[in-house]
Amino acid sequence: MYQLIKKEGNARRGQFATVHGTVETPAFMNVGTSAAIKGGISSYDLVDLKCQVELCNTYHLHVRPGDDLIHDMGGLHKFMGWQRPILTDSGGFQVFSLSTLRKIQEEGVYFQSHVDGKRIFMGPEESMRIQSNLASTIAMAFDECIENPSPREYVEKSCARTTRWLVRCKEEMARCNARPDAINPHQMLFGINQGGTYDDIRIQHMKDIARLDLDGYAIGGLAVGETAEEMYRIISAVEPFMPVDKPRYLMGVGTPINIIEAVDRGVDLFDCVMPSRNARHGHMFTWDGIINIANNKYARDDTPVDPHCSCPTCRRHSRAYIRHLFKSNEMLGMRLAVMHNLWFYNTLMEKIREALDEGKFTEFRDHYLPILGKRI
Ligand code: PRF
Ligand code: ZN
Repeated sequence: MYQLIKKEGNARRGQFATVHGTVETPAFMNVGTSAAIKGGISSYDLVDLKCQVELCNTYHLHVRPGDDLIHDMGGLHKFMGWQRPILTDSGGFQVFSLSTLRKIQEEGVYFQSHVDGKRIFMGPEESMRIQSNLASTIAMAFDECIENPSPREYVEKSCARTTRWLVRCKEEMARCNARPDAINPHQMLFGINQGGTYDDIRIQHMKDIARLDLDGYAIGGLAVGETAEEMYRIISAVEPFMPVDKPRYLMGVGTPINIIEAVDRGVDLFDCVMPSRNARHGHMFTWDGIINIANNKYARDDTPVDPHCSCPTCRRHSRAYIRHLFKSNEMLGMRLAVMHNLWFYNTLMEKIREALDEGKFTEFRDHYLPILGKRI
């Protein structure tokens, strides 16, 4: 159940209640693709890092260790030791980005596993059954994510099929939740808007899927080749057609700036590998801009990564120490860097929520937009 608490322009401050607890929105979901955050971050670290929701991937967990195994282990929450909400992506994106030899048909997608090359079929029913076995809080619909730009004729055809897949997802999810062996019989289903960079196709698709009365709605097929300005234009175009009483999720986005711009256009939920992936390369987000911790200029720098940060890393360690760990390939370097960046993203969302609570989001936006993308 989503409750809108406050609005400033199109930006929304809300609360999203689930069986695994309430999510304060806008929120960032931390990406743990294979039931683990890369960089050696545990579930108890995630609590310290102010993470509200963890995201895992249907495709990866189906291939390894297998969703039947996770079901037998009591579901993802028990398997990972994480009791807060979990969102599982449907496989609809990873099938297209990771697997080889894929063939899309009306019933679903045939592809080869990126682990052992085994031939696999996944369609809407398979994706829902796998996500039901994983027993996540929120399951995502099985969709086709098209790269941008794509020809209009293809986007129209693909979008219509994604809508038909969504109807099958909803029916199968109802059957899964009614099974006596369902670990989470209250599993929610989010629909995904597609339509490439064509405003009219996007809007028609959004209208079509809004009628299905799902638990939430995502905007997919963005940050896949188009410019940031095009992405913002599409969000603004579909937003008026998204149900106001359901959470809205922009998939796989993005930079701190992308997030602020999307919140400004009415988005509530985000996920992205950027904080953890960038950290593993030494790129760290600060409230003054982005730094590369491996830089020689930090060799004798006794200050924390970010003087304004109170994350577990900045509370104890200097730039000089973390740079040393990176230079000597110590695992700890990556771990400390990932912890800082995840804290930064979760704190960014917290600051956005506080700004909305105080009616000062516009001020917040105008202050941080020119700063957060700078390389310093
Ligand atoms: N569909 C799904 N997952 C996704 C996307 C999508 O379009 C994107 C696009 N940025 C990221 N993750 N199912
Ligand atoms: Zn920090």
